[in-house]
Amino acid sequence: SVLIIGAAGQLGSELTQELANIYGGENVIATDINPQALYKFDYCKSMVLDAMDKNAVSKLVKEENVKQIYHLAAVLSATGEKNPLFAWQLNMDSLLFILELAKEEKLDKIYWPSSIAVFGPNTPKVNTPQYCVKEPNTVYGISKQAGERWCEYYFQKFGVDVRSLRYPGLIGYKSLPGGGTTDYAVDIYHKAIAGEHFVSFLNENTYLPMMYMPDAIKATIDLMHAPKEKVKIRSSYNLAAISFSPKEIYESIKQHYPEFTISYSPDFRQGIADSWPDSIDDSRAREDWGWDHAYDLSKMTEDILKHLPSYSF
Ligand code: VAH
Repeated sequence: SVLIIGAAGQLGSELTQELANIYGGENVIATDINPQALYKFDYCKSMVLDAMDKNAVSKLVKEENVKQIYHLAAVLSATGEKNPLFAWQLNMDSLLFILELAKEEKLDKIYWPSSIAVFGPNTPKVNTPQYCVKEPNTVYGISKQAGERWCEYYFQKFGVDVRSLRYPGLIGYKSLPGGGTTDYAVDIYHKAIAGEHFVSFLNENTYLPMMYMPDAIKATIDLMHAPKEKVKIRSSYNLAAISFSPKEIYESIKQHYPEFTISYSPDFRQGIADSWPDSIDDSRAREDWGWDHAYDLSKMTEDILKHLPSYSF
């Protein structure tokens, strides 16, 4: 079976569906700490699971003959700054345990998401390279950078086939805005279709690397299905699609909703966004396993505005 930990999160909500399409719902186990969120997994197995409960995770892996784990549970950047030690514990301890379990149980493959949050204020901001200075100054970024080191370590020392992507801000319409610094770009669509004014918590010209969720799902599946020898980077691959600012995404929506209005009122998340790159060089992902994105800003906006109004959460 394929186990997804943190399946009810922004990425998990959509990745779980794709994994069920590929492996069959009877072979996919969607788990999350929040029992209320499991209703949406009517197409596969689902159960409550706390990523920090080592005995429960270990028991489930053995009982359900789990061969792959997608470990998605984490505290995101903005929320992490409000609970630093909990964010470190959840993001780090749970990953370490999953890597150890994969080694002990000889699991086939592990997936673990990293993020552009591993880059910090003194990282080159434009076309950020795969290898560069990384001094993240958020707990989330620190945990992702440390997590990448552990993934590479378990691959090199113990042969654990763990694979990872440094996601940019992920934008999708199938989950509500979460504790991410990039989640303004999810919320803006909800405000537009509700006919409400949008207050951006980032300044109008704050460029951030972003990606429409279908591209992120495609990249994840492509990476996980790539032949082992093509996955040459075992820390985490840079991954990119589009970069835009609040002003630009607003303009793309205004094409469809001419009355839509925006104002800018930066908060603590501006500091987090300023510590991250404007754009990412993902040429290694494109060279090693054929990555290519499909959605630009206008195509993403068109697709979201087509589906969001009738989407039931
Ligand atoms: C966050 N959406 O904002 C996540 C992501 C690059 C951003 O890691 O924390």
